[in-house]
Amino acid sequence: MKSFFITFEGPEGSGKTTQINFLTEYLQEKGLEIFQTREPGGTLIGDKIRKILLDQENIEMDPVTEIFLYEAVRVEHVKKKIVPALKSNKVVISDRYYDSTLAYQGFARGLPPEQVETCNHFAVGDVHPQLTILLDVTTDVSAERVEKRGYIDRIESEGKSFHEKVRNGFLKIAENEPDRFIVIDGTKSIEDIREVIRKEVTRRFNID
Ligand code: T5A
Repeated sequence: MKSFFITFEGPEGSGKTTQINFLTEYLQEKGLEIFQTREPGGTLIGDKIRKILLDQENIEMDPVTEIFLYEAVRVEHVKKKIVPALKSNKVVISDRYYDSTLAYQGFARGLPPEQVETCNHFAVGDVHPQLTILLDVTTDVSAERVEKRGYIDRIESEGKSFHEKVRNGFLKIAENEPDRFIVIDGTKSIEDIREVIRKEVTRRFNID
């Protein structure tokens, strides 16, 4: 059995959930066992903290409080879900992981990137994804898709310049780690993106 760890990253509404569902289905058809998960969330405690993080009422949250809450979710997630899944030969696919912290709390919120990376490292130890798929969409496309959904959470309610910084932050992170990342134009059709992801995952992990 194969075990590997894939993360999906990107701005709000970039299509991560849509593509994760397709990839899960495809890999299951190939006989692989999948653990599909997301951040913030993925555990009992993580889901409770998620509510605090995304609640519009908590608009005054300090950025340092924010990063520690995201990292607290991650510690629970890594120790209780991701590591056990990898140990039992599952493919782990996570909707967001530590690159989101660097993009949102680092590049956009303005916390020093070295400190964000220290926090990320403290939370995950040596549990790193082998492949990260970045779905890149412009701030306008992202806002349009979120608006259609009909509700807006605390982070989504940040202004356009915040979301521009998130997008540029992701692109910079990907540029710095070209072996781990593939960057896909998230405004292409759902089917085209699905095919690119299938091909890349099949090639990288030698799936028959
Ligand atoms: N966050 C997270 C931090 O600040 N720091 C951190 O460390 C972490 C881990 C999480 C929030 O927390 C922040 C980032 C986020 O603000 P969330 O609710 O989990 O919040 O939000 P998202 O991860 O952004 O999830 P979304 O559900 O908003 O977006 P998805 O999953 O990327 O997009 P998806 O697949 O649901 O698609 C959105 C819509 O677009 C359509 C879909 O049909 C759907 O309607 N769509 C397309 N339309 C046209 N063309 C395509 N190619 C399309 N693909 C999808």
